[in-house]
Amino acid sequence: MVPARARIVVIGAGFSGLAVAVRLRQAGIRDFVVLEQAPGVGGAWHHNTYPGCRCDIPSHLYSLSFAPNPQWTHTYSGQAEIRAYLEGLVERFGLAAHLHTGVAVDGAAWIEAERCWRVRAGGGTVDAQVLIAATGPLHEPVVPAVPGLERFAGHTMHSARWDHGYDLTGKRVVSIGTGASAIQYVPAIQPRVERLYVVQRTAPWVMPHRNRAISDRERWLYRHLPFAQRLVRGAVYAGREALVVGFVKRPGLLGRLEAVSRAHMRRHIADAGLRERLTPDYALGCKRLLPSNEWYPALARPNVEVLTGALREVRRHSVVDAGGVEHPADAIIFGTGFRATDARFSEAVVGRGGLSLAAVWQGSPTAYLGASVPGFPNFFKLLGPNTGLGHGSMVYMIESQVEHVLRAIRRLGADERAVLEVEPGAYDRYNAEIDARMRGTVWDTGGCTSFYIDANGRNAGLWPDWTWRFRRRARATGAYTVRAGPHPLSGVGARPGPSDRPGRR
Ligand code: N01
Repeated sequence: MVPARARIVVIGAGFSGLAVAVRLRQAGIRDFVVLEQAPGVGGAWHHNTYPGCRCDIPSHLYSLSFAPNPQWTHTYSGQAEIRAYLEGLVERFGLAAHLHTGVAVDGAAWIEAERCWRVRAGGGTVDAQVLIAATGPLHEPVVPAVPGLERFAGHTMHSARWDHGYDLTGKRVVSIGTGASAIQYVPAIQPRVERLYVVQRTAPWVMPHRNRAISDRERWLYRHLPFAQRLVRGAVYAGREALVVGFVKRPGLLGRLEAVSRAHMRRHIADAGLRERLTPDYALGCKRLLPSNEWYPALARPNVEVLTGALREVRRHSVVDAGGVEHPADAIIFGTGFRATDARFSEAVVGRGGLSLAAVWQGSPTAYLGASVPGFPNFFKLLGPNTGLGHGSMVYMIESQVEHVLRAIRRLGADERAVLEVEPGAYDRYNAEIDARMRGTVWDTGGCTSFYIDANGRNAGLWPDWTWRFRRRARATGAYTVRAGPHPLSGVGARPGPSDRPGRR
């Protein structure tokens, strides 16, 4: 039963929602609820169950620093293992009492008169002083409007909503997209299907993958000497962070990695014509760099055909490629990504003055530290605008933001009517700085489009700097002003409190 009131409402029980829940409890805060629309926790790792789903960031880094897992079986873990890790956090940190699964949030509005968020969820409402949207940047699947799709008589599914009840064995399958998801499921389904058409609009840069099993001896070491795992985590972090030099500071250096990728392709693709079609026409790093040892070998199999360009049309039992050739199809799989910068959720969060996030953003999501927006008091978004990474672990960004949010919440003190809001000036300066830093990066100069770019052409997805700089900035909360709640005896007006002093942290 969802309570009618909680001090803090967290929306979403994926990586970020669980992380903030753990840290809230560790900070001694008990009056909070986590609302999750899915029947279980895990977020992206709950929903993405496609064959071959595996994290492309090493697990020692792609896990919470305060909840290490010495039991990872592979350096890059599979989906089931990551999901089990996240599910394990519930018991490990006593989150069950806070967690409400199967509860969809329809929207939330700031009620100025009552100084609270009214969250519409599960058919009722919850009032909260603080609202934390841990809704993830990649949770709304995109199915492109391919002409004629509604006529298709075969089976369709999106990679993030895999239909395990549909047997692909012996089927003629069209897979659309060549991003991080498709590159994992295409090799996994290729041996089973009769024919596989891979629709490639833009070729990805693909690197050799260094995944390997973690030995029993290593796991023993991590169990008995946690410091050893922290050391590995640090080394992985430093290795990933080194990519910032090429992505952000000196894109010219990325040519060396392009050579590695080309050699990787040559090793597996003998056909020069196919190699040419698979060679990207933009700078490496501009789109997400993809690791796979199976992608090219799968594309070279005789039952696979790469169709370049977007589909022209879908018919009842076939698809028509960009060149006008028709291919019979029993199923279409959409590896076509997510609404990363135009999530519908932003329409459902309404701040002071009745404006939604979407209305304020006008197609260009911006936030202070990816978390807070003027006009949205006591509201924090986790993994909001410009917190994405082209190179590292999102979990690092989550933890940085979570600590920031905890510090900000502490400034509210015990006053349940206190209101905290980011100063418009700090927010504007922060985003101007992001835009300036973005200039000259590989995402700006690399000659590609990607889901990081919003409807107005702004890169709203990525953090364009070292991640430790993000963390360092996130330690400060001086960009917020705090209004104390009305005096209990006066019943009206705001009482100036000590936290009103500017610059107080
Ligand atoms: O989605 P994407 P994804 N006709 O948006 C193509 C994370 N992730 O699900 O490049 C034809 O990257 C589109 O083509 P183009 C990770 O952050 C992480 O693969 O736009 N094609 C592209 O090829 C990742 O970045 C892991 O020209 C169409 C593809 O669909 C993010 O999720 C694993 C099309 C979409 O690629 C999203 O990855 C998997 C059309 N009409 C995913 N419309 C980890 O391991 C779109 N495309 C952590």
